[in-house]
Amino acid sequence: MFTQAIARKPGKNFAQGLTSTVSAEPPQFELLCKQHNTYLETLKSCGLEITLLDPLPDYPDAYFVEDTAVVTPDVAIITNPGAKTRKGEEDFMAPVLAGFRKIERILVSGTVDGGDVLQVGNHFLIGLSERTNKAGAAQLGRILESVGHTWATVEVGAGLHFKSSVNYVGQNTLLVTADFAEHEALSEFNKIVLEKAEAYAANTLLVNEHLLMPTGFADTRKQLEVLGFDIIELETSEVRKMDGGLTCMSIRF
Ligand code: CIR
Repeated sequence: MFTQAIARKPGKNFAQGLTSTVSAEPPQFELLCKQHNTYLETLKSCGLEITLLDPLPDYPDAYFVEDTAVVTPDVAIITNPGAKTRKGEEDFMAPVLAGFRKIERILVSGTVDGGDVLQVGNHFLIGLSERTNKAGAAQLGRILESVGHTWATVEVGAGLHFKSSVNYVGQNTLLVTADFAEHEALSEFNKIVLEKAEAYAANTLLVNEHLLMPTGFADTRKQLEVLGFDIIELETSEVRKMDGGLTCMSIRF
């Protein structure tokens, strides 16, 4: 059971963050804040206590807190984010998590973004991406092993982060985009494979017995309903414009 979540308010300059998404409408701050608020209220309704941090003016992507740490029941591992403009965000997260867990750190030349790290029970899948390198994955893996977890790496050939394309939805089942449907490293799991047009719905977030998914993906919803979770749809239009989604905006533990 998760009981805590850490989040950070978006800053007014959030649209200066990194993005590869070309959107017809520019990202809107007021709307983002509204959607972020609803997201936090939803996490509360799922039983989580929220620690809400202030924006970091020098880091427009800092509200994507997930990338700055990996938290297990025993330890909080502060990452070394792989994007130049995001390096430093983690130093603001370390003192916050020190209030909850023993702290470990990913050290240079290792890089890890939390968006590449997917926990499935006692096992961690670590995506190797443009943000997470082999050295970082190996450091993270050693720390996870030291507290009794197992881990494996997965090549992320598509999408920004591993969790942009693959998430765990319980019952040994992964929700995956077509790019990951036949991935060797994921062969031991059952899979729900997303339609191409619904690939963004891969970033679905399991919080206790609730499944938070982005709005507007009816086919995916139907497939997820079979699993029997309480499904909550949330509007994510503005974070999507910044390559983000539901998992990115909090650290749950
Ligand atoms: C970035 O490119 O780093 C941000 N604009 C989006 C990060 C999304 N984070 C995540 O998927 N964990």
